[in-house]
Amino acid sequence: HINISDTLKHLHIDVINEAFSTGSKWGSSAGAEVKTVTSPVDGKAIASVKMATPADYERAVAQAQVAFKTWRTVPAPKRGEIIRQIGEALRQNKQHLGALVSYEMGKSLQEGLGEVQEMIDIADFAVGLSRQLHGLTMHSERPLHRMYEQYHPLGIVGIISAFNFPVAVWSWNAMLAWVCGDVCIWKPSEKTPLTAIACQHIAQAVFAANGVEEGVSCLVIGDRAIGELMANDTRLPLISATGSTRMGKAVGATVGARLGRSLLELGGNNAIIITENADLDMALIGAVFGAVGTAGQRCTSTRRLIIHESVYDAFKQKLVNAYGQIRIGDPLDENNHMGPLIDQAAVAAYLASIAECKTEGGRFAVEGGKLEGGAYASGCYVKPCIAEVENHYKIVQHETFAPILYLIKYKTIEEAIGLQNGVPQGLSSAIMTNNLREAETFLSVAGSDCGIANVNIGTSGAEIGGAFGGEKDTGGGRESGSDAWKVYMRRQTNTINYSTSLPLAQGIKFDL
Ligand code: UN1
Repeated sequence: HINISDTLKHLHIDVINEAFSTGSKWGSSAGAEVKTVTSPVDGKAIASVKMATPADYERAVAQAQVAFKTWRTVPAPKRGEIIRQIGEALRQNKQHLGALVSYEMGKSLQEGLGEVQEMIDIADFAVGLSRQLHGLTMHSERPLHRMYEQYHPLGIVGIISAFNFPVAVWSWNAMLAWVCGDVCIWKPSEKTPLTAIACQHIAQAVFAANGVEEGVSCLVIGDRAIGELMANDTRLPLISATGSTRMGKAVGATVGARLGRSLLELGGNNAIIITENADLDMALIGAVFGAVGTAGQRCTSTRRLIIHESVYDAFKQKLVNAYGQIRIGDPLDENNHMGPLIDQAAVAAYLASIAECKTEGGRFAVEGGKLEGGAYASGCYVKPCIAEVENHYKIVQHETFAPILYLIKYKTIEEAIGLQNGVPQGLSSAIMTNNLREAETFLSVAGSDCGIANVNIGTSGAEIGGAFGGEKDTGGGRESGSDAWKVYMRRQTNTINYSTSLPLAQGIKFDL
């Protein structure tokens, strides 16, 4: 059984928490606004947090600039060793941090623990990477010349993260940035500052034990105004932002206007194609977890099922039966599959989407609605629902961060792929089939247009080893595994002449 007050104590969450941290130094300007953080699980106040002012942000940047000068000179494998220790610290804190994620954000304890596991996994990945920040060598066209490339750290990486993965997304960015020699300033979602404070304490204890100076890890708890300061700030060469497409377009435009680099992880509108050759039992698990996991608040959540007409009715019936089994309630109780939405505003958006879907002609196979009273008194619990729709409905084209699943019927695989791609977003996609031709067509150049395309796996729950991100309105960024580290570094091409003359490239003659 989870005792939240023990968890808060263990993770160094105070009754009132400071607005920013540059490491072990925490602070806030006098008169800073104080916000109360309430849990969507039971509606209770967990703790209060001071909100950063522009002056607080300025202090964090100043400290980060100083820290970068030293951190960048620490050999990458030595930086990796410190990240290894942060991974160990996360292992030790997994139960408490997972429980706080669950309580502050509302996802099931299993998923809260899974999120901390993603942090541990990316820490391990970053440790290995710290010895593999490779560039290439090239053959010079000139005699007695050598040419190669090297990757240098960028500087201060600004991380803007969302409530739905309040800690893992920070770690995907921070662990890679740190082994690359960068320092980080993190602005977590205002909705989930407490898990961020817990992470800052965990990471900072390790940095301090290794004698690393203040400022490698900075946390600034602020609102949109702080995000705008970051986006505009030329001292932050890279802004990695996760959130809505609307937010990403604003951040991308601001960072682009100053020719900074941005890594955008924005909305998804993820579909699973279920063909007549699918294993329907496997498809069912993938679809239901994808749609109701994290109460439909993952950017990878399954929003649409594109089902072949020959299996449509049978699969719909399986879904209706499965939805009848879903237990909704306190996410810290492991008997429940689904917890609350993040807040009452999310519930209002969910209800508005259902109403709009009905107006456009959607027919509900499983009705939605807000759950009231008793265990649902926080006002954040809803029923997962299923609607039969057409792909072109405005509401179907829109990402609603809630457990609303849309069913669409198709006849040919080409039509299914067209429907799958026929939305503004391009994050995750999947096909359920045992037919090689269908699977390969889906993965081909004429197939899915998403950053993630899976066969016989649902749309959510990607492993950290692959590059994570998507196309179109999803923003084009890639983070986490593969060679995503390269965005956190600047590439330098070096040509060295060890001859006694200075021949010009392209055979140009220039004699003095
Ligand atoms: C997100 O929803 O912002 O693939 C990230 C997944 C998780 C990460 C989701 N590994 O569902």
